[in-house]
Amino acid sequence: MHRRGLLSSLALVLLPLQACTSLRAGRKLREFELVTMTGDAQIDSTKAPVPVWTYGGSVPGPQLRVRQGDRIRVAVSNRLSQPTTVHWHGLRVPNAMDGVPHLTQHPIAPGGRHVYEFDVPDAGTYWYHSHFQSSEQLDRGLYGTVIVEERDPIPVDRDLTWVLDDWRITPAGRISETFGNAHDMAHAGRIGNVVTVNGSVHEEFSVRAGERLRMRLVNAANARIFALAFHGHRPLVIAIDGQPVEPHEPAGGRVVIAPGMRCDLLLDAAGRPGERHEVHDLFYPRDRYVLMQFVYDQQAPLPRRSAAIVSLPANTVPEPDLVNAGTHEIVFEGGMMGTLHQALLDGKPTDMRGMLGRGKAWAVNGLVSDGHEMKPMLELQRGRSYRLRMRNETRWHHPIHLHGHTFRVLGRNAKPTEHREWQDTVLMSPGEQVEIAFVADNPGDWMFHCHILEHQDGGMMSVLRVS
Ligand SMILES: [Cu+2]
Repeated sequence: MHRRGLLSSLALVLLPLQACTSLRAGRKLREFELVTMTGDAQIDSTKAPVPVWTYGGSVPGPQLRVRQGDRIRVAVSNRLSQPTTVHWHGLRVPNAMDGVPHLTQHPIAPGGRHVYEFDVPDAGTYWYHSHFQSSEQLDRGLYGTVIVEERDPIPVDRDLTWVLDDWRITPAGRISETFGNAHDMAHAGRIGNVVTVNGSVHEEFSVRAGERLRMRLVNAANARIFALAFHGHRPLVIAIDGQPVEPHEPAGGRVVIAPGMRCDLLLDAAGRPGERHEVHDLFYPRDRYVLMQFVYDQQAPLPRRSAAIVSLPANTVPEPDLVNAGTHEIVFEGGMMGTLHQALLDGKPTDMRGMLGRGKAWAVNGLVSDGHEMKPMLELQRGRSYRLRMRNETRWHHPIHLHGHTFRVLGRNAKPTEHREWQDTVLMSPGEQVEIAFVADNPGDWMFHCHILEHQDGGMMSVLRVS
């Protein structure tokens, strides 16, 4: 694991062309241009730049910052040699804007252009990424963030974003081309050997004593899960997946964030000028490392802010009616060391050997997605509430992502969750049972899949139809 390197700047940072027009009632139309293109990223400042794929020349792509209630219009031009699409992860957009190839739109061909336009109902931390051949396109760098500011933001000294990612870099200093290999697909996914924050290996993060930070963490990795411990600090979780949560210290002092997820922290810089405090990633017991060092500068401490922490205002997500909710059981099976013997692939019972021969290893309710045929696994009535009782019957972690909706996480292993978090991506540990609930209020065919992108490729994907 490379941890060397100083704060390095990306050579090419093209700001998105941005325009703003007033709509009715103070709402604004925010216009952006995103261009997919190849580029070079200075991932490690001590090494040569790495060829990557980007939005606008940088990894991450430009941060799109809008205000809650605005309307967003993003024109995407594709200058890559592959088709692409853009998915607006966590934003409750109309189905046609969801960016899933063949399900909600035609892929944007090389040289092509596509305009996405939708209202932004919820404040919070979101991200955009390719949904075409995701395991390769995200890994090469096709992602960026969308920050939707509250109408009345909470007062902080700095509002910053850390996009976490990892890369599999060869000894020759290039991205390993081992995309889609069977080992990654059937095990923990493509876990890289270089971890970056905002596209480069950082060793130091400069802070001033006494300042209050809002840290927006985004996990853009294909497969790596993070469990961050901020030594010398007591961060509070104030939002998960963009959605406000009752401010609380993370369980066990670790901020666990799986691929696709976001976490907003409120962190008071409690150290003294000149001190250093490490941020450790403890998720994989045999691969612990220092992600970052908080380095306190020599400035006099800022006056302490009030200890009273204000919760973020609630978003507009409808509350599910648990009494009258429909209930579905969903079982995830497969992977190495599992108990899945056969599942339906192309409508035919197929054993694990046959599945592996087709690049598949996972099933959702006994069905293996071939990635093309996307018939709905469940048909949900528009406006009705649903509980999904999900069981992870595999030996692996899976962050399960539902498009177009935000759900409450009601329980884990039959115990109610403490915060009934709103999420769009929920991490299930091996053997874990998780119950979620939501109002199926957004019509269309929605992807429901594991956000470990190699698992998604390997069949852990399905479609929920709301009509
Ligand atoms: Cu998975």
